[in-house]
Amino acid sequence: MGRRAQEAVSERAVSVRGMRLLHTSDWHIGRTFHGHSTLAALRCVLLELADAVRREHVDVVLVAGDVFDSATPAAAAFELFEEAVLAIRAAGAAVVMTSGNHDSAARLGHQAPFAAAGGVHVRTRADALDAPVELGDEHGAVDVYGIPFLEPLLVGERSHAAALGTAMDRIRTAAAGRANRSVVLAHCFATAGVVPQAAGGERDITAGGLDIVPASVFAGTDAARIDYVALGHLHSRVRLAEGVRYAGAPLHYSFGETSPMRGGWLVDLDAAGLAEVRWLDLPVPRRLSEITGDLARLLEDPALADREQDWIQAVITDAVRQQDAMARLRARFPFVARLEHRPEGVRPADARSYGDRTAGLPDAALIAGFLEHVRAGAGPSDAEAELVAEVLSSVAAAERAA
Ligand SMILES: [Mn+2]
Repeated sequence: MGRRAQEAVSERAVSVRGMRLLHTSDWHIGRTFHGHSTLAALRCVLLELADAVRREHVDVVLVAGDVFDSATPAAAAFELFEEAVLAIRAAGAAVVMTSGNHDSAARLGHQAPFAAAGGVHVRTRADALDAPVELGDEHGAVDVYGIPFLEPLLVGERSHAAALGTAMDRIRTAAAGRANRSVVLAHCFATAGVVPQAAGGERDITAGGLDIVPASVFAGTDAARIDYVALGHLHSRVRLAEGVRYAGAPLHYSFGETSPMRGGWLVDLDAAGLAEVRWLDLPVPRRLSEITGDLARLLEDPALADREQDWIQAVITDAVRQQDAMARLRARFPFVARLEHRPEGVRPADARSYGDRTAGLPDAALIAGFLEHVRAGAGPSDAEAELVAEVLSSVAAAERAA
C-alpha cells in the first residue's frame, strides 16, 4: 500500500470513528439442508465474516438469536461456534448474542459471565434484559440490550407482541435513566404495517409459530433513545425502518428464502446516534436453483451448465414418470435436493377444489380418476375395473350389515 493510500485509510479511520456494528442473525449452526450437513459451508461464510470484521474495522458483531439450530447441538456445532467466535474476537470485535426460538436459553447462556470476561456477551435471561452490555467509543457509552426469545406463556403474557411490549417498556425505563446511545437485539416476527386484529383482539395472529409484532413496539422516546434495533428470525434481509432491520441468515436454509444475497448490516453510530447503515455482502457457497423441463432436456441442455454445482430443486414435466430420475439428475447435478414430477398438459386447468370437482361422483369413478391422475392419463384396465367393482360391492355389503 502506498503512503497516500495509507493516509487515506488512517484518515477514514479517524473520521468515521464512533462505533461500527455488524448486525447478523440466525446462524442456525448444525442445521441440515435436505439431509445435507451445512457446517462446512457455514464455516466458510463465518470465517469470511471475521475477515470482513478486520477489513471494515467492525467494533461489535451482533447475533440476534437462533445461534444454534437446536436446543441440544451436536459436538461439531459447538466446535464451529467456538472457531467462528474466536476468529471474530481475533479480528478485533466484541460479540453480543441472544437466544432465539431454536436455542436453549439455559444452554446458550451457560458460562455467560466467563464468556463476557472474554468479550463475548451472551444474553439469554428475561429477568436481566434491561441490564445492557456496556460498550463505548470516544463519544461515550453505547448500551446494547439483548432480548432473548420470549415464550409468551413462560413470561406471563398472552401474545408475543405483549411480551415484547413489556420488555421494551423495561428497556425504555432503563435507557431513560442512563441517557446513553442504545441498541436492542430481539428475535421475533415483526412487521412495519398494521397488525391485523380480530374483534376484541382476543385472537392471536401467528406466523411460523410466532405472533406478529408491530415494529412500533421498538420505538424510542425523547428521554429513552433507541438508535438501532437488530432483529432476527426472518432469514432474508428486511428493512422495516432506517434503524429497525433484519439481516437474515448467513446461508440459504430453504428454497423458500428467495433473497439471493447473504450478509449483514454495517451500522455506524456517531456522537448523535445512528449515522449510516449499509449492506455487507457475504459469499454464497452454493446458490439455490430451480430447473424445470422434461428429463432429457434437463440432462442435456447446455444452458444449464452453470447450475451444475447449485442446490437444485428440479421439476420434471414428462407426461410419464421417469425411471431413476433422481439418480440420473445427480449424475449431472450432484446437489439435487428436491425433485417434483409435474406432468405437462395432463391436469385439466380447473380451479375448483378436489371436493367440488368430485362431489356426487360414484366411488368407482373417483377411483378411475385417481388412476388416470397418477398414471398420466391411463385409467383402469377391464380387469382392474372389475376388481374395483368387486371390492366396492363387498364394502357396501359390509356397511349394510354393520
Ligand atoms: Mn427463529
